[in-house]
Amino acid sequence: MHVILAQPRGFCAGVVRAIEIVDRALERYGAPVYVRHEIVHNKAVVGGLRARGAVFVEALAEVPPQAVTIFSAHGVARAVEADARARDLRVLNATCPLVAKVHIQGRLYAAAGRVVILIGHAGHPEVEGTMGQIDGRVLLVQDEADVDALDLPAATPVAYITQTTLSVDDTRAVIAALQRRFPDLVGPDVRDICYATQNRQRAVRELCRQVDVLLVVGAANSSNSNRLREIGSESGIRSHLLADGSELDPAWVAGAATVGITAGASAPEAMVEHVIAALRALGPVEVSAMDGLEEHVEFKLPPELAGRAA
Ligand code: 0CH
Ligand code: SF4
Repeated sequence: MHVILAQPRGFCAGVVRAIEIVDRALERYGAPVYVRHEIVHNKAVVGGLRARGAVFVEALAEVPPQAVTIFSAHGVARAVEADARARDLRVLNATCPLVAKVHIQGRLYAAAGRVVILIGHAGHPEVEGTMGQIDGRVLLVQDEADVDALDLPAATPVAYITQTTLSVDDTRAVIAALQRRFPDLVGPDVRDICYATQNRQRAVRELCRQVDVLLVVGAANSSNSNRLREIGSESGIRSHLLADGSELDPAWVAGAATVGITAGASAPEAMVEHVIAALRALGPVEVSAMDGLEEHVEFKLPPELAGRAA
């Protein structure tokens, strides 16, 4: 079996930063540090940090007063920030700067008197955070049917923003539907979909031209990982999402000469290696990586964590 690895794949700069924030907080302040929501959507990452003393909670009510508390990469609503202040928590914010940029953009549109439409997936923590960061009216649309169902006059001044981890192709279709309904529409085109999401989607589309089966390493609750698997399916390739090698079903790769592997932005490279090891248990495997973009994006840590402790 020939395995071809997508390039780029795996960790993005926002995930590296978020994990580093928990890591350094543990080092600097000692355990426990509290993390609201999974720091990124990956059980291996969360398990590793939990073993070192991070305590993952869904609600700030579970955090004792004054405790060090980290907000996940996906961002939080202003109400959560206010709740943290009311509880006197020491907050470190691991919201990805590219998610925070969307918050700012949405606020500016709202301040300019536009109805803000967020293109995203209902119930996802980034969507809840972004909607809760903008004063004024924010409407969520997931697809073209939601655009058709919007109860707004055509003359309404409208602006859209998007979740950072959407499918570029699906988003273009939703934006086109908005353009058809609202002549006074402004927005970022698909530029709110972050560089890492776009690069991984482009790479996987290319990879699908070379393989019989696609394996996407990532968590079931990871939006960006799910989008990669969908692109595989839309390309006509059998595509499966798996957290690690223990979830590999031998039937998925039976008869496949070439298997493509990519990883979501929250999936550690060790999980990719774990999947390759599971493939090797089925027979001989030769691994190569596709030619692709090298990413050099890095985000600064919050000032209180920059520089190592003495
Ligand atoms: O793809 P989602 O947003 O579900 O999140 P993840 O899998 O934790 O990946 C990191 C992205 C965080 C926010 O953009
Ligand atoms: Fe930031 Fe994009 Fe990574 Fe999300 S996927 S954490 S927006 S770089």
